[in-house]
Amino acid sequence: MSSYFIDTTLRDGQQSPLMFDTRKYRFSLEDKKTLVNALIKLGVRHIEFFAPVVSDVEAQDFQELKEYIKTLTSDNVHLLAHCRTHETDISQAIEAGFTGLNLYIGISDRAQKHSHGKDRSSLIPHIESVIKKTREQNPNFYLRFSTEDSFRTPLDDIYELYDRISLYVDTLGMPDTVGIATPQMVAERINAFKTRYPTNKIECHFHNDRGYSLVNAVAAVQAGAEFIDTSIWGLAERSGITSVTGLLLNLYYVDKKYTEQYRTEVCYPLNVLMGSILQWHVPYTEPVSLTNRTHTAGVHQKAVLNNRTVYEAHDLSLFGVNKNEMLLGPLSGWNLVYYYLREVENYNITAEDAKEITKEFKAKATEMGKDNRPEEVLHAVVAQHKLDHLEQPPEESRLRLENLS
Ligand code: HCA
Repeated sequence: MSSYFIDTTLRDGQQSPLMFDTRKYRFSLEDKKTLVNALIKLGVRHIEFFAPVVSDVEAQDFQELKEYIKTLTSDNVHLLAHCRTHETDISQAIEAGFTGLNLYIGISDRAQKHSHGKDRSSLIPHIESVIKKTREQNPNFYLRFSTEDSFRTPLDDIYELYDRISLYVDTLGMPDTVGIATPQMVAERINAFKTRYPTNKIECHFHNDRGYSLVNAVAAVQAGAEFIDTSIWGLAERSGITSVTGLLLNLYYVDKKYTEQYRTEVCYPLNVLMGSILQWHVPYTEPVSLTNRTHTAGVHQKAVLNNRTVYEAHDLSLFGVNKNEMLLGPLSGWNLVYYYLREVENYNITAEDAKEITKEFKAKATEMGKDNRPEEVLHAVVAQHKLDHLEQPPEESRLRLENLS
């Protein structure tokens, strides 16, 4: 059984602090179209949006996107509204043309005291009655319900509620709202839910406060969760959630069957697309990134020049990364200097010259910085050596693919 990604870049992604750091604040309609187009190309068929109540502009954008998505694929794309368990929010979302509702509310003590202010005795019957009514009025509509902060909510409290609503919803959610779950907790909870609610599907949403959002998502898929919430770069509140491309890469290595419905080669272009929208580098923590094809230490550079698999375990070209980088700097050794001067700059240089130049170059390590890049330092050293250029560049340099600049 495969799991589906519910991409929430346009909902939780817009809640990311990076929207503020980059002074973007929100994606424009054009940004959203570009992102949705790329997600559809990747193979995503479940997309979460804000419920219309969140703002007029989000509600209007959804109307445009709903029509736009029809032009991208004839497949059934599930358009899910992230919606409070409130009757008016629900009826507005259904009227707006969503195909499903991702309903939520917290039932923990903290949520009762400090969030919505309702206590358990009134909250549980309220949720049950709203969901039951929604189901009765919309018998075929996709409904999901999640208790926020479910990993800090005692399991018995969740059971008390889910026992009352499981018949009315398709999917029961298990969000790790504050990022406290571990893979073992995830597997235990999914097993428990699967035993108790055998006809419901399970959706997981993992925040990355401990850096576990990716590993928890892998554990959830392995334990049989049907839906995992993801976003591009893992953008979401605080340090985010599971990155869609990071999860694809990891699932590919767990078992290719999990990734069959996705076009993995779209991963890197998708990450770069977000970079161009936010005007920000693809985060260096992204598994599918050029950073994971960049080498800086002399020992690494030498080995990679001989055979890249020494320091590159995964074939990222399957995920759209089709170049790698060697960064010239104070840690580079003579192998890279030799390679760079001979094959990029086409100097007529021997290995012995390269060793001497490297010694002088490394002695100037403290001079390298923003205003004096390593290439400039190296050129100054080379200038002292009065080297000729090769008349005919070596064959290898004409075939070279690496980006050495
Ligand atoms: C939020 C909280 C949420 C909801 C997840 C869900 C969370 O931003 O409103 O609906 O499954 O992490 O609990 O993102």
